[in-house]
Amino acid sequence: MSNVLYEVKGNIGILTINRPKALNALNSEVLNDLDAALDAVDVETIRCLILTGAGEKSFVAGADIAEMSTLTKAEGEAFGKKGNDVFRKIETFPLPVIAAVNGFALGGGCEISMSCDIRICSENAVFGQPEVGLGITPGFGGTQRLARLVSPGMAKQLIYTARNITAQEAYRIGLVNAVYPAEELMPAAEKMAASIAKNAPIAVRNCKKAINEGLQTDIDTAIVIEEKAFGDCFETHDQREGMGAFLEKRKEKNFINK
Ligand code: DAK
Repeated sequence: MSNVLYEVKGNIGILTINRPKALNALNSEVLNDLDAALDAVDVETIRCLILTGAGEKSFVAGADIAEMSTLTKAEGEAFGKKGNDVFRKIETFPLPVIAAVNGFALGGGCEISMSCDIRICSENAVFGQPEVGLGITPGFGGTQRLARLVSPGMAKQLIYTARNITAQEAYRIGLVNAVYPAEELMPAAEKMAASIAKNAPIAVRNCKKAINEGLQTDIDTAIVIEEKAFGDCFETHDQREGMGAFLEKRKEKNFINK
């Protein structure tokens, strides 16, 4: 799985897309390796994932244009499905995923970052959906997730013009939560991951599910989704532990994901 590196630091997992010669562009092999790497994550012990790109220049410079250039309609659709399946796996993964965007996040790169729960980036990051300039539409969820994350008007402007934006502009439109000097990006990602990892895993997982599923439906249905997520936390060890620690005025909490 050399196209995707996986490192465990305590209870945090770091996935690095590792194809720096092609600026970490996503070809079928990278997508397969990413799929396998996600399957290999120990979701019992890991509490948060970070997704980043190898090298200092690029997070992911898009889907692999060389691989896509000769695809037939059917192959194009199959390639789109492969990417979409992996991206949905990230989006519905039973752990929070932070995208640490360390450079170009174009096309499929911007799209994979949007399938993560949270995006932070380095000052040299560049975001964009250049697909219409290549004669295609965004194919890994860009038309859907960008419009949900920023305003539909801004998403349409970015997609129709194929214009790249800087880290600061991505911050201004709410595409990323924070911008850091390059050398501070991974420490900041790990710090954020650690502050998620210290909380009750079942509760965090249920929040992710409730937010994601609730955003796809009307408010009445969404509230029922939240009620279920809330109720589901009761009778767990970690709910007893979290509330017990408060009542006993105890700072240390022993959450065990049960
Ligand atoms: N694909 C393949 N190779 C890429 C690549 C990409 N997306 N991006 C960069 N590379 C390769 C370059 O070809 C070059 O390889 P060599 O020539 O050295 O062999 C190497 O990475 C270094 O790139 P540059 O020499 O170009 O580096 P620069 O610093 O000069 O420029 C750049 C960096 C990021 C501005 C430039 O490389 C660039 O514009 N790259 C393309 C960015 C882009 O357009 N990305 C969007 C791709 S389209 C769908 C499924 C998915 C999608 C759509 C439909 N369905 C099937 C429905 C998604 C589409 C996309 O993501």
